[in-house]
Amino acid sequence: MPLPLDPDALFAAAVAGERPALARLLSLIERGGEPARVISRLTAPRAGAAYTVGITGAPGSGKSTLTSALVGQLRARGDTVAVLAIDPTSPFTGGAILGDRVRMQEHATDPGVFIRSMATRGHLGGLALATPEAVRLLDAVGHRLVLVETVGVGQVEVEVAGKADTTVVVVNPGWGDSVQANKAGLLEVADVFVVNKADRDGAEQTRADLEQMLELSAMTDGWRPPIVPAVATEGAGVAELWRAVEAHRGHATTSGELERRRAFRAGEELRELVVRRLEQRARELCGQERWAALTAAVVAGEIDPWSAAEELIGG
Ligand SMILES: Nc1nc2c(ncn2[C@@H]2O[C@H](COP(=O)(O)OP(=O)(O)OP(=O)(O)O)[C@@H](O)[C@H]2O)c(=O)[nH]1
Ligand SMILES: [Mg+2]
Repeated sequence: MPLPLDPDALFAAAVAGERPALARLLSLIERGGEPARVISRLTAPRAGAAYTVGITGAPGSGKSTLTSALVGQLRARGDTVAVLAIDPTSPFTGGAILGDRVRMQEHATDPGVFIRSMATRGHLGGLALATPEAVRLLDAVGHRLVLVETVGVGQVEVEVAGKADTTVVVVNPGWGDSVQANKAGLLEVADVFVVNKADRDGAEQTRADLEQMLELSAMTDGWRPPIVPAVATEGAGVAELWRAVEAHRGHATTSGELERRRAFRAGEELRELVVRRLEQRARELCGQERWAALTAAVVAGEIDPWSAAEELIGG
């Protein structure tokens, strides 16, 4: 049967379990625009039952290997799972080639696993808006567990990762001494730490460094992020990691933190959309040429940016 083209029919097919339809919907979300909006209208009323786990960390820290090992473990106990790997070929993270497809290959033919890499090049609002839309879609078609892998380099990526129900931050030995721009950001979003590549020197020191950093940071929700050592390539620490994720899930659920988080997330998504729409509207109202002329004037130092903004939208 050929794939339907309109989002409504595609969505119905995806709900019925047709993977090509689901993949096609994700492509539409990737691309953004009107179809993505239609999809959002379809998914919102049906979403809300999925639990999301974000997995983030520096490039090459072992996120995909860990994710694949987690998937293996979940499958062994009969759970189904969806994995969304946010593709670092997007302009937000640079141009690295992703090894995910290779790394997750072993699950590629398993009907209980849905894996998809996603780039967000065309999407107005990029990663920050496309990711929740994609997660909502997976949720709406019946996935109950969604793992989201993002590279924790840029601020947006870390924010996106931090918006999961449980966020796992992957570090490697030596993290404590490495100069890394987003250390504070990662520390802030982590619910669980993994010291992966614990087969290398310095794992214990990194754990101690992390403990110390956590000591200094405020515990806002009564949860102290556990630190799990792992060797993802050998599957070591993977069971402990999942136990830590479940412990956090339990805590977040009973303490009300999960509900607060989801409410905050919804508010942020709405705010983000409003800001984007307003900017778009402002550009339309001001006109491309006036906008360009005033930009040039600011560049030339003929006018200060505050006055230019006032001239554009009226003070
Ligand atoms: N020695 C060692 N190597 C590991 C371990 N885990 C992963 N690796 C290796 O590290 C490399 C990167 O692993 P990935 O799982 O692709 O890392 P990633 O964080 O997903 O990378 P990006 O998505 O490109 O940011 C691969 O060559 C893995 O085999 C580990 O525990 N020990
Ligand atoms: Mg990866």
